[in-house]
Amino acid sequence: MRFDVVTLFPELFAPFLTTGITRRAYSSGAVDVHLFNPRDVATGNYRRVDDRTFGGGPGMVMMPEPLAKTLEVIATERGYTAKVVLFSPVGQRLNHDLVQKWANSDGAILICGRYEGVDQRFVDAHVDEQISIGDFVLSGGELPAMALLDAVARLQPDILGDADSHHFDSFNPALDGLLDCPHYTRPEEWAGQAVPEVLLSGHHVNIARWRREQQLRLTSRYRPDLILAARAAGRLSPKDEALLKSLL
Ligand code: 9WO
Repeated sequence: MRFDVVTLFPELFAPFLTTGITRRAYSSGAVDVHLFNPRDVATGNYRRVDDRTFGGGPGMVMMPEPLAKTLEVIATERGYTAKVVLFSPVGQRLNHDLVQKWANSDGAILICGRYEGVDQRFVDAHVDEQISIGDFVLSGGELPAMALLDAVARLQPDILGDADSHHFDSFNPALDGLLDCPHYTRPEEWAGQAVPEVLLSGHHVNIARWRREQQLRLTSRYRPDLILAARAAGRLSPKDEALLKSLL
């Protein structure tokens, strides 16, 4: 799939695209990321991409024309259409289902706003979807764009060291939409705290049962909404329900 990212700060993406377990997803082209700076198509001596806000008030707004011209460049390069996504708190909240949807797509064009925002006429004319990563304001859409790319990249086959390890992550359907269990590594005792005995036992049935119990406990305590969703989707066994009842 191909993601075209429209950003005034393409250099922010370079270290991110070349580091960590997702690097292979990008370098192999499984998630092919192309960066475009609207300043490159802006005109005039100063190649302006922002201007004062009509109606007055502080701050600058991204001009529509350099963004629209950038979309034209992308359309020519890409040769096939793609949804245009803008990152803003207005949008639909990003979650695993939405990440999965984009991971199964041909990609998208990701618009990263800066300043006070993007001229609304560009949004009305060209933006198909808005995506939010939470109810807070950032200084630009780049971090949300990277969040989406990262979540999509790690769903690519054979990207994680253990090819299957994302099947055990929180919010993966294999976890039935519950939070992940706690993890421990060496040493067996650290700062006066021991690793739970069962994990050292080598008894895989008991370990699996303990982990499921931990998932249910954690989720019930911190994200009861996810318990309700898992129940509604029929993802809780009678054993799960018995354990949850014992927690009350
Ligand atoms: C911000 C905004 C706030 C309320 C209503 C509409 C809005 N649109 C934007 C917007 O397009 N902001 C641009 C990107 C320019 C200013 C910095 N930007 C931004 C994106 N700040 N915070 C986000 C963001 C994106 C996704 N999830 C959380 C925050």
